[in-house]
Parts: sequence; structure tokens; C-alpha cells
Amino acid sequence: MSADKRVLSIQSTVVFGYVGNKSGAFPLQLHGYDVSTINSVQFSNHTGYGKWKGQVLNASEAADLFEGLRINNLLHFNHVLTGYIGSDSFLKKVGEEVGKMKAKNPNLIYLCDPVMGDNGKLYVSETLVPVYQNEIVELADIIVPNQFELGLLTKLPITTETEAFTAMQKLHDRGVSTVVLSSSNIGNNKEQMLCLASYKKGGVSKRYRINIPYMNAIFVGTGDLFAASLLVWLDKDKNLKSALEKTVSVVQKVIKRTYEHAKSLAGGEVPTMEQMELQLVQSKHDIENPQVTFQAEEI
Ligand code: PLP
Ligand code: PXL
Repeated sequence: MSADKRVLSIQSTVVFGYVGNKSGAFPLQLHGYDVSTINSVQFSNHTGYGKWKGQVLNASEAADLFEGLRINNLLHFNHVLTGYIGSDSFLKKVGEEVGKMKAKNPNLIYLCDPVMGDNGKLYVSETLVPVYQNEIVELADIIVPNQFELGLLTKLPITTETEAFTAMQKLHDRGVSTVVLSSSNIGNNKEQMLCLASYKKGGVSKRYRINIPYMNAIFVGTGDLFAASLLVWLDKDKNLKSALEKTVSVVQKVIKRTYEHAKSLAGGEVPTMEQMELQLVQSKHDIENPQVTFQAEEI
């Protein structure tokens, strides 16, 4: 195993479909990363279906897995990626372990997708919010909140681009070097979503904007694909502008293929959740060799 390409990815898994680790591990593996997965939940399918069955890993079960890795001296990760985590005790445990790994390896990069909710609605317990705010943010090197999550993390309003960058600066002040607002409806533009990114480390500071066309359809697992792809391209390119362009271009390409496929199956009806599952495996080539179709403007 390549010593510098080991990722620990802590997210959900589903038996059917593509969210969480099922969405994030494939792109990482295609790019040569050894991915170790801790499944925060194992569900039959994602919760957007409305009905699902399965198990939730609790904090003591997560602690067991970390302990097993520790006694075999396997906790040598260069990257940690976290996504959906359902309980505050589990999240605290993750924070504790990331803190220990960082103390041993100052080069470890932690990319945190602070999954809490979207469009003004929490979809995790409100008890997770202060844990992200007070314990997780300061451990993260890269953080990828959506508009709602950025507001929760910073307790600031996010209705304009200026407010978004003020909030992102607040996260820089806590030691996070890269903040990417993966999607927002800032400006209330019905046709476009805005993706904003801010880098600040040492004396270097950079800000970017990418406009993304709004599609009137619900995709699930795209945020997880976004986070994994961003990890890959920031690591490979060491350049926020190109990493952002490739990440957005890949996610948009997968979304396009998924929607075309879903419409062809639905035959004029509204596509079902099953039909809307990401065409991820079918996008292997695009994930490996992204064509940049979205340019980032420097602000
Ligand atoms: N949904 C769409 C349509 C997107 O284009 C993107 C990012 O490019 C995302 C979602 C990712 O954002 P989120 O983290 O809110 O899921
Ligand atoms: O992609 C977010 C996500 C992660 N994990 C589970 C989900 C979802 C979205 O619905 O259901 C279990």
C-alpha cells in the first residue's frame, strides 16, 4: 500500500444505491487511494425513499473498530474524510480519534463534510450542531458545508456572497485552511446555484466562485461524491482553483448522465428514487479524466 494514499472514510453505507461511502469510495479508489471505511450506518437504501431498514453504529462500536486498528498499528492514515454521522457521541469519538491521529502525524489532512441539513432543515439531531461547532471545526483542514450548514457552524446569516465569505473567514480564524460552500442559492437566482471557495493559510489568501446551472430534480449522494472528488483533486493538484473546477465538472457530469438515464427509464413520468440513483460506475471514465466544463472565477 502506498504510504501517502491511505484514506479513512467515515460515512454511511447503503446496500442498494449510492450515498455516503458507496458514493465516495469508488472515486478515491479509481485515483489510487486505499480506502478504509467505517460505516456510520448501514441502511437498505438512502432515507430519501421514505422507508428503510438497517443498523446504526453507536459510539462504543465505533470505539471498538478504532481499538482494533490501534492494536494492530493500522492507524496510519494521511487523509480522513467524514460525512453523515448520526449521533453526537459518535461524532465526539471521531473528533477524539482525529485529534490523536493529527498529534502523531501533523501532515494528516482532515476533510469534513459537516452533514447537518439543507434548505433550513436539520436532518440530524440538534445535539450534533454544538459538537461540529466546538470540537470538529478546529480539527478540519478542509470543510465543505452547504449554505445552511455554513450558517449553523458560524451562527452567521448567509444571504449574500459577502456574508458567505465573512462566515468562511470565521472558519479560517479557527484554523480551517480551505472552505468550500458546495452549493447555495445566494442571490435567489432560480437558474443558478453558486459554489464559493476560500483558501487562507500563512499569508496566502484566495477566493473563487463557480456558477452551476440549477436542475429541478433531486439528486442524492452528490454531496458525498463532491467531497471525495475534492479530496482527490486538492491532493493531486495542490491548487484550489483546478481542484474546484474538476470537482464541479465531475459532479455535474454524473448528475447529467443520471438524469438522462432516469428520464429514459421513466418514460415521461417523474423518475422514481431508484431510477435517480447516481450513474456512478457508468461514469468511471469521467471520474478518472475530468473534462473541465466549469471554470472558477477568482474574486
Ligand atoms: N447538488 C447539485 C445539483 C450540485 O451541483 C452539487 C455540487 O456541485 C451538489 C448538490 C453538492 O452539494 P451538497 O453538498 O449540498 O449536496
Ligand atoms: O448523501 C447523504 C446521505 C447519506 N447517508 C444516508 C442518506 C443520505 C441522504 O439521504 O440517506 C443514509
